[in-house]
Amino acid sequence: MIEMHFTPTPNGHKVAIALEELELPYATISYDIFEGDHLTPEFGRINPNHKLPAIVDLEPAFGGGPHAVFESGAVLQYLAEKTGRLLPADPRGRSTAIQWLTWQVAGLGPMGGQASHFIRYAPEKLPYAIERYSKEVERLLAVLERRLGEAAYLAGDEYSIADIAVWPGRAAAGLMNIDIEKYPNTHRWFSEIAARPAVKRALGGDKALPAKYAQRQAKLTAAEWSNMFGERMLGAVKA
Ligand SMILES: N[C@@H](CCC(=O)N[C@@H](CS)C(=O)NCC(=O)O)C(=O)O
Repeated sequence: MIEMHFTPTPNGHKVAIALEELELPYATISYDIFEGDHLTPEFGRINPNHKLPAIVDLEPAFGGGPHAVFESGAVLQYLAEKTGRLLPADPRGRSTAIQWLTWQVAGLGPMGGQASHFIRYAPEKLPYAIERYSKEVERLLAVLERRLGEAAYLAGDEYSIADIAVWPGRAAAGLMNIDIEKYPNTHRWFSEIAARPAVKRALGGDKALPAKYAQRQAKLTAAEWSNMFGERMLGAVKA
């Protein structure tokens, strides 16, 4: 059994998709990040970085009691290695998958996150910041589009954790007014993955993106701001 510590954002959906694809038994523990559910000392023992998602494998194959994993890329890699699935078996394909996974967690994810922050949450509109991060997202999308023009999936012929890391960004693209149809290879790949039953299960029901997480111009209360970007967020790691 795996505990999935989850909030319904693209990073959370990566882990939900992987668990559904792998048909691993899991229990969802939901966090409302606006309410600061992730800032508790208990959650800090699972993820010292106090961000979601994270998992706890209650019975890891290597024994020794429950094992916690944080950082979505590390979680995806852990689950793939635990099951021997969703990562190509040949070393070249595996290396390619890890490269695209890392590209997402170190590039597309943080750049998209910053673009979204300055567009959606910044109390004053800062054209330089919006332009800087939006341009970088546009550049990364061009890289994705080219890759998906040469291969069916990011690692080559096989659907892998690299695709699972990148795919949930579709929700963020919508929020940033990016029209994915302008990227035909990416659009083909997005649509194909969206049709997978495991993906539908992972994004449905109580795991769907709530309206609060999808506001184009978010209006946070002072407490919500503090939980996500201010003193309470800082306090959790300094405590
Ligand atoms: N690099 C991390 C990013 C995690 C992250 O930023 N999670 C967001 C939700 S998508 C979060 O927990 N936000 C709450 C906060 O920043 O206070 C990962 O890939 O897991």
